[in-house]
Amino acid sequence: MCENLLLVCAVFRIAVYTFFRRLCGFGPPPVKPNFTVLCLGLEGSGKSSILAVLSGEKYDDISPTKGFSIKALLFDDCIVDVKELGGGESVRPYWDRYYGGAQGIIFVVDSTSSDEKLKLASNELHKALGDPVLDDLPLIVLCNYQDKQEAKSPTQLQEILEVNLEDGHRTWSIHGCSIHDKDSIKHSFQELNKVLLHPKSHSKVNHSDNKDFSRL
Ligand SMILES: Nc1nc2c(ncn2[C@@H]2O[C@H](COP(=O)(O)OP(=O)(O)OP(=O)(O)O)[C@@H](O)[C@H]2O)c(=O)[nH]1
Ligand SMILES: [Mg+2]
Repeated sequence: MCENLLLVCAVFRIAVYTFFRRLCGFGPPPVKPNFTVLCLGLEGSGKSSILAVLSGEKYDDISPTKGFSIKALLFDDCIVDVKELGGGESVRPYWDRYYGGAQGIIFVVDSTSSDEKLKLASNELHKALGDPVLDDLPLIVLCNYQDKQEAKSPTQLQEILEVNLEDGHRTWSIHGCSIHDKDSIKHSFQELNKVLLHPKSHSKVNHSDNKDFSRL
């Protein structure tokens, strides 16, 4: 009997609290849109490090990703669950098993790689883009390791990776970044977020207000 009374009092207190919050204009916080994005790239290209930098974690002792890992990144305007797929030779053949549910693609390249490694990166990128599950999903290519003198520029890498501008059906952009420059990483992710949040304004027609973006 006494327990029931306590329960009724607790429910009453919650109801009064909720009523006054609403009355004062303090509704529940708005729910942010949530997206799922794939993060691909060869081993050592810096995927885990980039995600650690963005989420404010330590990045000086990161092990190669075995299989895959998921990290939720909180931005001002949305939450992005990034699914990183390990880039090692033994993991890459299984990438496509994890494509389901993706709404965008991040492809990370080590800009200091040898020609041979860049060719491999290009093959893996185009194999992924050719998968019907990833058809038309927005893409950002991150040219990482830009802190290194020998790094190739995004313009050079665009050509080497054969990111073709002409036969456009996908919104994409290419950016230079480094784990020692958080702003460069954040800026690139925000470009992707813009497309995820406003897919219509980034529809298949080229638009002049976003010169960064092209079509692939
Ligand atoms: N100098 C420099 N080092 C970097 C950069 N990005 C990553 N690294 C280093 O490269 C190493 C490998 O980085 P990871 O983040 O593990 O690479 P990954 O792409 O996640 O590799 P896998 O999980 O094996 O596919 C780490 O020791 C990082 O500190 C960068 O922009 N500049
Ligand atoms: Mg990793």
